[in-house]
Amino acid sequence: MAAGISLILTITGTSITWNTEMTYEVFLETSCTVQGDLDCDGEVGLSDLEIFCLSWLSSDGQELYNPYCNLSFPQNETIDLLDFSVFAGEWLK
Ligand SMILES: [Ca+2]
Ligand SMILES: [Ca+2]
Repeated sequence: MAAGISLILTITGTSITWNTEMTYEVFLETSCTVQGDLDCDGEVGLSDLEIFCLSWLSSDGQELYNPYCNLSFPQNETIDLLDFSVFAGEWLK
């Protein structure tokens, strides 16, 4: 019989537990299904507005630029009123 390691993973929410005594917490990257839901909590609210404001008038390449705030289509390279218009349209959804 070949030597080896058998590993069983149990995935519960954002936690992966190995069949050993070690437990690893991982954060799974998820994609938000609601446009403008910048913190991926399932709705567009004040916490998203806070994230949006942090990147207000920033452009691609700048430190505060957040591509997830670039909501208008076709996209430009700046977080501007076009993006805010989309964001406001999704407000409280
Ligand atoms: Ca949200
Ligand atoms: Ca934009």
